[in-house]
Amino acid sequence: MSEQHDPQGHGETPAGSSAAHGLTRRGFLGAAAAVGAAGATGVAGALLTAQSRPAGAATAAEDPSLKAHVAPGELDEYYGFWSGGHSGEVRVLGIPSMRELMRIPVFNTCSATGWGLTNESKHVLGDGARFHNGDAHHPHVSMTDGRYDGKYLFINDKANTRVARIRLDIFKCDRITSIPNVSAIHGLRLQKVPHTKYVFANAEMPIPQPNDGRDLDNAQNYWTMFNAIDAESMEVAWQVIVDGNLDNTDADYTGRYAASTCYNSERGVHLGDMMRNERDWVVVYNIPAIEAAIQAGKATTIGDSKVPVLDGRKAANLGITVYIPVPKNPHGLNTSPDGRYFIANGKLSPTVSIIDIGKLDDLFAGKIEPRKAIAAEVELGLGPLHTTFDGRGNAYTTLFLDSQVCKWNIADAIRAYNGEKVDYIRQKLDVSYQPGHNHASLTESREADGKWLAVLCKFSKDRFLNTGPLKPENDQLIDISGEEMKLVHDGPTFAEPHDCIMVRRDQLRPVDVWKRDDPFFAITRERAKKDGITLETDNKVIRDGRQVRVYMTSAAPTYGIQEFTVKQGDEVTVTITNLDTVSDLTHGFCVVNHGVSMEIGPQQTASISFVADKPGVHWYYCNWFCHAMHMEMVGRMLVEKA
Ligand code: RUQ
Ligand code: CUA
Ligand code: CA
Repeated sequence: MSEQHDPQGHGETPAGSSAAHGLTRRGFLGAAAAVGAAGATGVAGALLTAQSRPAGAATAAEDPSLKAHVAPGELDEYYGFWSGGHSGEVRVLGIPSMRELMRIPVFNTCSATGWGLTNESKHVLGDGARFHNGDAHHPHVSMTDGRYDGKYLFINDKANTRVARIRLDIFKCDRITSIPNVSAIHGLRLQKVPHTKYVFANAEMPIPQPNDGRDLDNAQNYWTMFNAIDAESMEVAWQVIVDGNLDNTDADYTGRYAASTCYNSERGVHLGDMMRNERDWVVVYNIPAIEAAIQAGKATTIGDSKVPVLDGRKAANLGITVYIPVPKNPHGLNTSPDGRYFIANGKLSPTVSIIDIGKLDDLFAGKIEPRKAIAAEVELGLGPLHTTFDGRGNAYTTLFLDSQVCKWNIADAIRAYNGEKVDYIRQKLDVSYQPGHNHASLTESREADGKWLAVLCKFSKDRFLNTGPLKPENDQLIDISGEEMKLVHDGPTFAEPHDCIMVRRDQLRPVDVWKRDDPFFAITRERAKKDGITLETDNKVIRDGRQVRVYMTSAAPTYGIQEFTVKQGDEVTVTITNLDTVSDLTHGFCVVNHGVSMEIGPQQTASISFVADKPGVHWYYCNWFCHAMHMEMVGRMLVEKA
């Protein structure tokens, strides 16, 4: 166990190496601050640093983890958006500290914010509000001209076949779309150029079309589709039926092509069937050809859905797809930031297949055979799953079975494939343990800057204090700014950060306080208008048969209404407008014994509905700490017996 992982280092430091470690960090930072304060006395300061270092203490050169240290009160360089996997949420981390900054509930229910409980969040969830689970895999930030524009983050839900959008000005999910005609949205990527017009989403599991009870046991009549969702309207723009199934996807830097891996070309329904073929394939989509085919009226619809569906299977020969055979059950699909290659990761094959995007025009024109688009197919190690890039011509591929990250050079790999004697592998670094995705800073954009690499490990085993049979997973942070990869941080995580994306902090522009006309609570504003209510000033109870609508304001530390009376069985909707304008002044609203809880941020309006089914006195209180008198921020709901 290395020094920085000594759990004693976090407690008292009575003696021995853990005490030395405690001194190390403090001593190092103290000396650095002294140098800064002394200004011109740089050399003397450096001398002082060296001399005042306790025996056994490390410098950043000796202990790379110091590079990832962000002192208390200092801000991180990057936002990291971590998918929450089957927890259904998205987590926001600061990079390089790996400190968790925020959680954004999306496909889950959140007791703290009221996501899934409030009327505004139920409106976003739509027909998906009936689900209380999700499986969020692939978070991606919208782009303009191949650079993150900081507007939206999109993420898929494999569990319930949905795609969600998060607004990055307020860090809230504002749209969720259920994708029709398909089952289990897995791979998700965005059009990069000229801007994110489409969200590309792979449906993984083949099903009968329509899936209405026909062909239950006839797997040769199951199909799946590649889906494009309009990023602004969040409507499904079109779907393309493909051969085989679909796993991961990415788009190019011309805006014309996207590609997906397929691991089940066999269209098997059992594991053994899915591994029968020596090769599966990468499907490439020609986006302008798809749009032209829809214009030309070649699309149909399925069942009740209005979405135009094109047939992209080989036999249909519409010229909208090509199928490039690659070795057995490929998984990740990643576009190099120079725009030249799609890289398909072999999974069951120890190879990656490098597809030359420059050859795709000829391929679609029928001038070359599909395999001629392969620039190289080289071995890296066992279980290659995902590849990421540093913008300096190197790629980093996770090797699941070897528990390693392999750093390799793309140009050298192509030379080696063409018979030259060059070693394209730069380094293999052990990671802990069994990595799935990895992701380098800004890697999906033209601005890939090769500073940090997050490796999302599926198992932590012995890396942390034992938490019983269910262990955390382990997100490791690696410094890739130099020639050599250096592990700088272990970050335990709860189920299951599946993938992540890092965005430079200046690429986002989050607000501090809600705007009163924010569309996030437009439905509530509309309802208030119909009730003749001015949300910013009124504290009123509207009685409408069995429906009672309570409108109140909040200003620390009081609610505008501290007592209201309803009848047992009334359907109560409480709408609160937070009048506080100060940054970081969020109120809450929780009704005891009613399962009612929500957040109301500064200048936000939020509402929640419930049935007052128990006669008696029911207190409500503010559950987000807001004031010295926060405990006293309460009121009573008096429920008269029916
Ligand atoms: S897939 S571990 Cu859901 Cu991103 Cu590869
Ligand atoms: Cu208002 Cu706590
Ligand atoms: Ca297969």
